[in-house]
Amino acid sequence: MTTAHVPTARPLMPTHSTYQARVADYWNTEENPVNLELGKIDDLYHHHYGIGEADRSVLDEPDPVRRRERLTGELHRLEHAQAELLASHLGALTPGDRVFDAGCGRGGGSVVAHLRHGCHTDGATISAKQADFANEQARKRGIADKVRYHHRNMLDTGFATGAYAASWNNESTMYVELDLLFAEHARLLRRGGRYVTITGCYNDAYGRASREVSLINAHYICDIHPRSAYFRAMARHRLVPVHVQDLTEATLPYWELRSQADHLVTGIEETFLTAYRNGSFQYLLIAADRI
Ligand code: GPP
Ligand code: MG
Repeated sequence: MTTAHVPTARPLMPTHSTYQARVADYWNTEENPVNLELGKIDDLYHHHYGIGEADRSVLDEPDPVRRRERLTGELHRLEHAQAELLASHLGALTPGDRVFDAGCGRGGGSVVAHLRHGCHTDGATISAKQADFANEQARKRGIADKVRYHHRNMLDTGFATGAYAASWNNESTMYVELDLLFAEHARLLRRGGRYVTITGCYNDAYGRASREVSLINAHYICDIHPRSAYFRAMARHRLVPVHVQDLTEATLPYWELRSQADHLVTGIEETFLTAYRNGSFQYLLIAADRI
């Protein structure tokens, strides 16, 4: 007997587990001023931290309203610098290329990559609210034909195999199993494509996860991986590191400034500072080639 092959659309489920549904709930209700007030400045909404020297003179501003504005602006500048650093590692992209933003949040990183490289971007988030927000931003900016956000799971995007010249996770790897994540990146990337992550990881040389790392996990409902896990999992999925950069020193000024911003703090600032200073936690960039 022969049966005709009838292709059926595979249902794509944005969340795969109760855990992922709880994480989606977090992002569907999240409205931290530290994200929204910074994003409002130039409509680039980031969900990651900052890097680089901070202009601490903003703290000496005598006018309280102006002080808040300058602090907000300075933190945004440092977050933007982080997004630009990541985008600068995506390789030589052309406007015809397509890139994938895994765990895209409110969409800032994809816009930064598009503005820098002219490329098409696909972002995936398990938060319907974030995807809607990000698509609306792209529409307002007039780039919705090239910058798209999808309410999908980054572990099972349904996007086309081998269609991507580059892909990244900007502080979103701690929500997923790395083997599942890198399998999907390896599937989506063409051979010779570039994968980049900036992430917080715990330091194997310190030992196991410190109290501060555990507090960060509880704060965001995530599960921070050890540094070693990244390289093991990448090696299993044809992702070969080409550049590794410890950004721990570079992110300290951001956290020092953020801890002084009474109008923006979320309560996790001192924990990050302690975790970085006691050596248990690292802020790391890894760029890898898909071979
Ligand atoms: C920042 O998002 C990143 C995360 C929540 C993932 C956890 C990251 C680690 C490095 C552990 P955000 O910008 O929404 O956070 P916040 O509201 O604190 O600024
Ligand atoms: Mg933030």
